[in-house]
Amino acid sequence: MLIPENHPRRNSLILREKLVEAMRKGVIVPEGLIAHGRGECFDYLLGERTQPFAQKAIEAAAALLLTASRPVISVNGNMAALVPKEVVELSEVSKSKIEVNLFYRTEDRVRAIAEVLIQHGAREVLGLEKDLQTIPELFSERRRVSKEGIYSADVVLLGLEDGDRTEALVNMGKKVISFDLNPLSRTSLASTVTIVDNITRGMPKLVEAVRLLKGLDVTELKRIAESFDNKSNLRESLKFISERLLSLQF
Ligand code: PTJ
Repeated sequence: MLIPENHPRRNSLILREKLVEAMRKGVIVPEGLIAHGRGECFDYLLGERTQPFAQKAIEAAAALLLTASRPVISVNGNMAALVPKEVVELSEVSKSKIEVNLFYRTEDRVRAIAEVLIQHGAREVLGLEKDLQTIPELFSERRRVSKEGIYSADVVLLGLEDGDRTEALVNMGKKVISFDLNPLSRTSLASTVTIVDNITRGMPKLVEAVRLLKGLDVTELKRIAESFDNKSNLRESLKFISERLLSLQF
């Protein structure tokens, strides 16, 4: 579809086209379009900008990735459609592994997503192995994870996730960094660091933050990661939305 250059919602329409195209290629599922729509609604409320509380979470996430021993980026269909380049960049700057992990898992989809990531420069993509491990207490297809990846990770970064798996990963003792536009979701509440921002804006900023913080010593990085209070940051995002709605002038 031709989207006029001056259309006021051009960016949003382009993202939708990207997702529909990814669905046609078997990368995302129709449910992924619905999940995106829920995200768009929260993005409206947030003013479609990376707000200061999100920037603070991005810095904490960068510090957490840089101090992790076995960081892993967990990729689903929506992430592969929206930010494949940034996933690969982040894995390189933060020395994180990449693993495909899907709620609506089929072997064809895992392969299609791995292919997208490889086309964007990924050297290794986990999640395709025959001998996957199982996350205890999880019943969805997301329970199947790589032994070398999510199963043995200490820090897992994910986006557009369902709450069950985030809670299960935290119960396994892992630290979780999530991108979620909905500050009230179970993923947002359970994560160690929730970045309440659109993943398309937040991922490039996270790559940049890792590059900037790389020069700091470990003590300083640990201080940044440990001083971050996720619940208080989520409260800031809700306060921002409430105040913004009350002050809007038409
Ligand atoms: O690819 P699969 O098979 O693993 O399936 C992926 C989906 C997204 C379908 C699955 O994980 C799902 O159903 O997710 P939920 O439970 O709908 O959660 C998605 C969350 O991501 C919601 O809280 C949305 O508000 C949020 N969200 C949607 N779009 C974005 C977003 N957060 C950040 N950036 C976005 N662009």
